[in-house]
Amino acid sequence: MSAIPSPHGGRLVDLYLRGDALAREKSRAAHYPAWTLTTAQLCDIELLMSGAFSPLAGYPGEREYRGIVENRRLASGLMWPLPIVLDVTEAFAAELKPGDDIALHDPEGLLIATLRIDDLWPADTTSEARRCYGTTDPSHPGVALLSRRNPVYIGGKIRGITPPPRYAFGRYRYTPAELRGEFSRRSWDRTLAFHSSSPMFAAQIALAARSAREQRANLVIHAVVDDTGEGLVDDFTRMRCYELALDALPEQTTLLAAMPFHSRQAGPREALLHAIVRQNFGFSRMIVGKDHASPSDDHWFDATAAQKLLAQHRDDLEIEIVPVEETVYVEERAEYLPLGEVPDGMTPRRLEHDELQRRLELDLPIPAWFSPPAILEEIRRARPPRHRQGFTVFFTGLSGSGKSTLAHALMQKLRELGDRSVSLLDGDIVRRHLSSELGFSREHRDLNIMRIGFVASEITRAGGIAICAPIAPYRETRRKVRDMISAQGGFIEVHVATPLEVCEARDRKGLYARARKGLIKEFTGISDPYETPERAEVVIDTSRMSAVEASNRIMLTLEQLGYIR
Ligand code: PPS
Repeated sequence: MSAIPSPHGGRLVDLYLRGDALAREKSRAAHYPAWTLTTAQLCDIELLMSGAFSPLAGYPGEREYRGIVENRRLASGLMWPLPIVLDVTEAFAAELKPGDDIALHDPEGLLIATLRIDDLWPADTTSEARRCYGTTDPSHPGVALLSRRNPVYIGGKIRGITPPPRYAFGRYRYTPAELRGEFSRRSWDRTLAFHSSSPMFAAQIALAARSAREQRANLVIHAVVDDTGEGLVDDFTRMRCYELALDALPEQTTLLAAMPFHSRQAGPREALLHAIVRQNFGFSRMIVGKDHASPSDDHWFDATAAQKLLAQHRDDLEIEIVPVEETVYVEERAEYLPLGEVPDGMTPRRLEHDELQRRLELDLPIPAWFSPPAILEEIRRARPPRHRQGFTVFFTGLSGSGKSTLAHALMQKLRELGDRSVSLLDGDIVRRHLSSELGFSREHRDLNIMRIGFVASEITRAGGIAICAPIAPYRETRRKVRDMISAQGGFIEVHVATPLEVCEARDRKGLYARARKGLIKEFTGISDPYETPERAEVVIDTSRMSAVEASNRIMLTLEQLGYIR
């Protein structure tokens, strides 16, 4: 096959309104109930409106949704592997019924599209997970994504108003029609898509180059951007790495393109969706490796499941699938080879993701064969070793447990090191400056802790050190703060586990006495719970240890973890 393939279903869909119809719908939309699209939904709607999801003209109704989930078929019988859904909250859905129109906005309030509702129904993400992922295990990253969806699905046709504004990588963004046009303009009728959602190092570059040579096709690194920010590095760094990868590939025959796509981590079924999307963009071929579109801890799917499912659906697709083996480095030959071609007795070399991450964090050497130096430099800049990353030390414990004293002692020690700025977010100070209107109900405490977490995560992101010292009595809230900050740098939880009797006997501020008399309501440890941390990095009982000893212990832990040296 050598011509640009026709879109899935035969026609490239374009859902944008134009001219008078556009102006009319825009003014009507001011009166429609408005839904703010999430990051993932913005990716979906952009692909729907531009025809990357052809032949879909909107979100499926319940019957069609079931057909997709159960049989991988649309109502028309055409193959479609994963439902593209619009999930909304119960509160938003409460007043809606079929026939109503809704407006779909981006988070800044810009009108992106409107939708006429055909159907709305309570989502059953458990059976969706069972069918689409083969498991309901909540530790599967894809199942976890599903469980975070809103509880009501809405089906209906979309009327496109404007694509979501995208400010970065403009020169690499193409709609399916534009990329098809680009291929025609260059007279490229054998194009090979390399789907990429993580940086390409030497082995991936060698694999892509070799496949293109073998297929006698033009290679396009088709990068997925505007995902939800997970992975080794951010989208910006990753795109810069692809630009650098281009330097190692033949200039006349290779192209870099980007599209918004949010991964569902659905392995084989997602690989089918990738293939449909690539066919719609006009590719004649797509590289599919082992574990294509699988979560990085790859025990969830059989390694060749994606290649098998694609082969099974060969007749449903015009795009040709190019299955590839993992490429490894063979030192004895100074060459990158597919695993199956490594001569007997020679050792295939590879650096697993976790090992790469460990070496980056601890500033350990990375072998020269692993990456072109410029790409590694870019990665090292985005992922500095731990001793140059920001981090947060989060003290939690009862009132009077000694959090503030320890926090101050630790601050002095860290300031002495002098390599990073140190900010102290002590409970009292925060309550004065950041949370002055808040009381001590569960809701208010949670709000207080989330504010502290937000400020600490910003300090951490900017490479500084934040020391927090609130009571933070609730486990779930501490977990949220940990997640928020860990995405930016280090998070070290210190449980100041001084027993209640000791705190109460100290009673520096006389609060325990007043709480016992019922003069202070909801007092932590007396009339309000303190949920003991289960996985604090450090546990300190100040009735058994001085502040100096305790701060030394924390410094040792920071050293052990690699955050200071
Ligand atoms: S929380 O739960 O994390 O939001 O609390 P935090 O911001 O750290 O504030 C705790 C300080 O407020 C004083 N205080 C109370 N603590 C607990 N429960 C009640 N009801 C309460 N009312 C006032 C108390 O002095 C705490 O200070 P520390 O420094 O912890 O002793």
